[in-house]
Amino acid sequence: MANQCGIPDQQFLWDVFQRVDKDRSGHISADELQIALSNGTWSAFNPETIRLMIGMFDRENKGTVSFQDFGALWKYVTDWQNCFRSFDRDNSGNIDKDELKTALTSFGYRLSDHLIGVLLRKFDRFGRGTILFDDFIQCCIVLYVSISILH
Ligand SMILES: [Ca+2]
Ligand SMILES: [Ca+2]
Repeated sequence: MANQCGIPDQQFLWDVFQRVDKDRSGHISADELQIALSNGTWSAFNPETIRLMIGMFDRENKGTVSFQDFGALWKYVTDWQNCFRSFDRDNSGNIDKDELKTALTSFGYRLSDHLIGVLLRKFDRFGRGTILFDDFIQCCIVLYVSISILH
């Protein structure tokens, strides 16, 4: 398989894939992905975000991701991690209202302070006035999908 630009080495990916594919089915299920992502710094990864991400890379429509699509999924997750870190300017591990506003503005969204407050409350699962990594991804995907429908 040819190495695509920006996608890590196939041997590295294959090792990660095998670790994530706990039941050795050759496909990554939502549960397996959730366990893999929860092993990092984050506690239980938002299941709705997992479902959205699997859906984006599940070309066979089985609710799972094959090794062929895993490279793209992995890159997607690491891109989001970098993006999240760059917007978390105070390194608190979460995104507050000002940081969310900066992030959404840089994505090209012109939202009122009121709407940003609404989004923050909707995706703030723990009621702390901030958004965690997994909820941030969900917020951005939902926003992206809603705005694509409006256009
Ligand atoms: Ca599996
Ligand atoms: Ca922060």
